Amino acid sequence: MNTADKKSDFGLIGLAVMGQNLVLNVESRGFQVSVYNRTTSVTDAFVAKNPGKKLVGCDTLEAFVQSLAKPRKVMVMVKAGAPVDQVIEQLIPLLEKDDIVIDGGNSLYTDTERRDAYLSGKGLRFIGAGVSGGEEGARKGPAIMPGGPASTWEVMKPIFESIAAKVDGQPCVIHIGPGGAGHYVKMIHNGIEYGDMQLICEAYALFKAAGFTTDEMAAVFDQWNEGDLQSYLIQITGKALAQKDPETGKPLVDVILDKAGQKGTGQWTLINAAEQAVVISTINAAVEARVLSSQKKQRVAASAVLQGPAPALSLEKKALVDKVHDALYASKVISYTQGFDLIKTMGEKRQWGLDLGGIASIWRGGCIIRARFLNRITEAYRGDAALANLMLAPFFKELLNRTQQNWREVVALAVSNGIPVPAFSASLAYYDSYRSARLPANLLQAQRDFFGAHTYERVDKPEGEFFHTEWPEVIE
Ligand code: NBP
Repeated sequence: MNTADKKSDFGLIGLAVMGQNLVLNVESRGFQVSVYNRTTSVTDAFVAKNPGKKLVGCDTLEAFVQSLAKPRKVMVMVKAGAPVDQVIEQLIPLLEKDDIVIDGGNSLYTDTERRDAYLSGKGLRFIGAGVSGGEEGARKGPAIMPGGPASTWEVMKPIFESIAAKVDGQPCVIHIGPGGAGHYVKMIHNGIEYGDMQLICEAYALFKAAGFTTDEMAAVFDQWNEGDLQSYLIQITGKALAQKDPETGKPLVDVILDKAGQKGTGQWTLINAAEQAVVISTINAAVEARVLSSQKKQRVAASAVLQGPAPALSLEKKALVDKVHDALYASKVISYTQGFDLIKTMGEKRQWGLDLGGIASIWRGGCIIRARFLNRITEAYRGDAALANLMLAPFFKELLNRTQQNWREVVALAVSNGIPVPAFSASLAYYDSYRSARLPANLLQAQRDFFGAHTYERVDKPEGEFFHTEWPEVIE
């Protein structure tokens, strides 16, 4: 079509996998889109590959900016980090007051806050939007987590709502909050994704140790995907397990090297949790499991010298499947409990005014952690917006009370057979710690007072009164 005379509704910079698919998604909703990529041959090839579409390919940033209707809406979809700053610097002299720059990459939320302040100082508007769902989500409908001023969100809302995934007719996008709130929530989303993936892998490890074939395991995950564990990650796990390697004819997972990669959003989540003093032990275990998995050479060497039991899981297969189901479900609840605790803590500290139920609801579609049970999280926060801990919501309390015995049996079985289940066991330890009216921290306080005169409170005196003991001298 001839797009020469009409200014575009939207512009996108960065035509790698996410950018290309987002452009096709936006265009398919009736918008004309201008595109620019640093390597201009990529732009030319993309436009040539999509004839008849309302696309304007631009070889220079100047032409790109000039092709956009005002206020200009420019989405930057380049590699996170320094490239985003470089693109912003190039854009600033070309843009005009009130134009909008949207960073749709996986930027660290503190970078987003810095860019937000910088651009608003230049009279430009900025949205930091987390986009989840990978290539397919970008093309068919991602979950979008935009942060920035509410007035800027209102301008972007029609485009974002039209391209987002839909669940029950609702678009999987809400205005998350000001500044870096959107990228922050996307970061925690990724941390939760790490947790979900590791928990699934631990279930797989148990089935493997019990002698299940990969086809048997695939059938279990397919069946779980019909029930209360229904989720994208369970679904793709079933499909991944069923996949055969064309070269060897073996199950593909059996020929994939057991070294996990990571791009950093899980580690960012851990750093933030440590800064906020929020326990996210399930996500922590998941990140650390990837780290240990990557030390393949060391593990192979250690396997020859450090002893453990030879796994002998005598449980009947159906019974094992049921118990592991409960361990996975309960641990998943803990992972989300911790992730939402962190979001809630940061949201309150930054006064972002986060809608926790709304955040759970936009994760139901488009994104990698989309799952049936997110409805239950929305219900929990809609029922009590000030809920101290997700485990205490009626649905989750009942679920954990019902599953905890099987969960314990699975962790005990794994431990006694030498099968590492760091995320299952960290989740259970969190559950047991949180439900303990009395922990051994009384002894810890005694130790602190002993060596450092840090004082302690007493069970028989009002809270806030501090005591110190003159402890006996230690003779070494
Ligand atoms: P990449 O993260 O691989 O980035 C490649 C793009 O960045 C190319 O268009 C490249 O242009 C451009 N670029 C680079 Br690298 N340095 C640049 C610079 N200095 N100036 C201008 N452009 C530059 O692309 P992606 O995988 O599509 O991801 C885009 C963003 O979305 C990232 O932040 C990513 O973390 C996030 N994300 C990705 C996924 C996913 O599944 N891939 C999912 C969700 C979010 P060139 O062609 O000239 O090299």
